[in-house]
Amino acid sequence: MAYTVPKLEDYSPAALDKAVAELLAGLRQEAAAISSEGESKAFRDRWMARKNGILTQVNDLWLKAAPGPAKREVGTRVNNLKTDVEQIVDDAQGRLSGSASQARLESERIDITLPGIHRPLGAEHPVIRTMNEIVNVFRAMGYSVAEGPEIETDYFNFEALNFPPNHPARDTQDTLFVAGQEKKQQRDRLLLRTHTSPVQIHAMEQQPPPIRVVVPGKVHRADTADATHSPIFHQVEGLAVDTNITFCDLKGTLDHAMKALFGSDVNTRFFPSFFPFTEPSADVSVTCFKCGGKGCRLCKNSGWIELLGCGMVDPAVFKFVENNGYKADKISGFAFGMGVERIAMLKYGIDDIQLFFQGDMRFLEQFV
Ligand code: 2NL
Repeated sequence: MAYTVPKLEDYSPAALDKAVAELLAGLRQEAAAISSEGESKAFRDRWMARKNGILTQVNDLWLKAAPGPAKREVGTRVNNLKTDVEQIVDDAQGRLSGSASQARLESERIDITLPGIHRPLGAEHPVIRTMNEIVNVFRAMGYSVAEGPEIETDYFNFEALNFPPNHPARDTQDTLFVAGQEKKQQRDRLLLRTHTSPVQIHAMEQQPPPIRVVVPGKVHRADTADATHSPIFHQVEGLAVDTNITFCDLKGTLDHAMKALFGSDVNTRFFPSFFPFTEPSADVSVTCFKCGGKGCRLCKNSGWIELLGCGMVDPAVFKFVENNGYKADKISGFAFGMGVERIAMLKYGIDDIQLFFQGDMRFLEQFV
């Protein structure tokens, strides 16, 4: 029989104690029978709901109905009952969630003797590895490393590098422009950088001479993909500016760098070339590291492999940063730039640039 709150007729301490004892006995009996979350909630409501819960009934039927002289005796007992009932209801709920979490732990038990999931180690992509190798050769010579944004303005990508306004590289055939920039002045129009040179302009704006910096990074051209072209590729450019920097310093630096990258037995050759931002300019070749210069398929029987471009920084470039100490009559410098994929292809004997970007594990795993 479920407990119901009786009306009291006898308000003597003994009768009150007996009524309290009966209530608590009923409560304990119901508490012991709870076996689910839903039952537990109904149990709490039945005993403790403000509206018509058993404690509220006790308040109405025992305390409010008590005659004046008995109110004190009834009051203390009803107060104690409130604490006791709360305690027993809480305990019952705690016991229930305790056994629920016990059941959950049991069902989630882990067998630590199982072999586990094998996750293969990642490895540096061959392009990134080659880029880091190049950068480290120059770091060892005291160069710092700078990076910059891939979205640039026409000013930093072209104008400050002495490209004339109508230079063919600025054509949409060669450069990827951000759409909707027509209202802006040409120098403020946004584009995807076609080389990492703009980072060197930023570096010279931030740091007065002397400066030695290499700039690795991703660059973009409006090229159609084939075995030797990719619209996204990587470059390492470098810049050294100081008093009395000569073409001889340029030759010595790049000769050392090529020996460090391809082996100390390669030689370098500097061949006249043209870049808008250097004067004089040169293309640098190394003796074919496959045939040693005798002539083979790799070097197209010439004995030489063309690897990078370089030159003495054109005074017209220094004009754009002369406010930061780059006065062409006081200082001089050299700069160079190389394509990372081309160097990686030559180093590893890869004949298709697309292999770097296709994500084929059979190709990539060879570099782990
Ligand atoms: C190439 C040739 C080159 C530079 C890049 C440069 C940067 C500044 C000033 C002057 Cl801020 N020059 N960079 C100079 C000569 C050649 O790159 O064939 N790259 C793949």
